[in-house]
Amino acid sequence: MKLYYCPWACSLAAHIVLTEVGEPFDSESVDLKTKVTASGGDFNRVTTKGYVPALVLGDGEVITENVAVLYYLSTLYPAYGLEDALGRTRLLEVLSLVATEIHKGFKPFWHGGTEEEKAAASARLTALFQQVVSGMVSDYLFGARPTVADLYVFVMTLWAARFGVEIPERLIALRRRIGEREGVKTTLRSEGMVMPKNMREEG
Ligand SMILES: N[C@@H](CCC(=O)N[C@@H](CS)C(=O)NCC(=O)O)C(=O)O
Repeated sequence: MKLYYCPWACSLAAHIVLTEVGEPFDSESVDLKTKVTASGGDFNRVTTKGYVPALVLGDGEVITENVAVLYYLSTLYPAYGLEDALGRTRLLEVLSLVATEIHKGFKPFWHGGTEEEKAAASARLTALFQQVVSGMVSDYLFGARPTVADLYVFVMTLWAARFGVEIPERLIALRRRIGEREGVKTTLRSEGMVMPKNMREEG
């Protein structure tokens, strides 16, 4: 399996799962502006969509779209998923909320929005993060261990710290808890990510 990723991108969630699971996998970063991979390859030949994550399976199948990539990993590695039809549906429910509302809600911050657009986005994002918390069962979204949905939320909370978007206390705690996992630290290091100062100050 090979994961194409970019530091700070939503591909980080899948990268964490693959790192934590500990089975051999390949990874390569992509310059999202030029679509050139770290080894000089043309990323558009991996996927004409031109965005990460892209997960290439052993038989050459390519999975794109973070929801699909993460869902696939949760079926492969059940420790990151939920059992039974309702559980899997709940997982997809959160993954979809994050992908279509929260992830996209950060657009003004990543793509040069005006201050007004950023302020409106920030307020909406805080309300959406509150929605995530309202369904939270325990320390993690669905109980005592993080699923792929928690990891996607984790990435969004890193973006929130980076751009100064307020998030509920329970998600600050979730971010801290997930950030303390060895596999997560290893992944962040491997992507060369440095945490925003305001987050480091939270301890
Ligand atoms: N619909 C895609 C969007 C993924 C996406 O927006 N990826 C960003 C990084 S977080 C990216 O690669 N952007 C570069 C581009 O769109 O050209 C998904 O949900 O996976």
